[in-house]
Amino acid sequence: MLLPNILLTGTPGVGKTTLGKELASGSGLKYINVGDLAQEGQLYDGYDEEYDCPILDEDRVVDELENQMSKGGVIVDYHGCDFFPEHWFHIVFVLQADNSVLYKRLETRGYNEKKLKDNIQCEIFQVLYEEALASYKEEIVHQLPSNKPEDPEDNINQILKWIEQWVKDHSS
Ligand code: DAT
Repeated sequence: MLLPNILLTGTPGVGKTTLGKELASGSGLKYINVGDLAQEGQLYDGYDEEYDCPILDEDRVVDELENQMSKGGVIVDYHGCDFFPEHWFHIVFVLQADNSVLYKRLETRGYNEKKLKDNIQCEIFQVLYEEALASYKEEIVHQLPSNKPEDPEDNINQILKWIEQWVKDHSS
């Protein structure tokens, strides 16, 4: 059976991991967190002192994922989306959280002042939504609210319906 590939993107802290893991268990698709994948394989290209984090080696990440993506049935989670091959994804979800909600979540993570401010600005200016629209066909890019504890369940129900329809449309 053919299964679609799904991209979950958005500012750090919007709830991609929470949604991605629950969606994987509800759908049977495989969840891949690009941050974790990079850490496991040390897929880095230097260190960003300002943001206090390693710099992702995007080419090596793409090479690492290519095989699985070509088979289908993968949920990819990352706070960036312009370096993945466009043809990988059948649908793209950009999660969004209100600034006050996001601020609290990032504060809990212990982000430094600059990282906090920049991520909140990233959300205010819808940077990831713009990046998704610039990287994928507009009709496959959707925004999802991610503020309240009940949001993941609502989002998952919608996505499960979409997966079911996609599978029907691609079986024969
Ligand atoms: P991301 O993977 O986008 O960085 P996350 O899934 O790790 O985000 O979530 C960040 C924090 O927010 C984590 O403590 C779980 C919480 N969270 C995620 N989605 C939520 C929601 N819809 N309502 C309330 N809290 C949520």
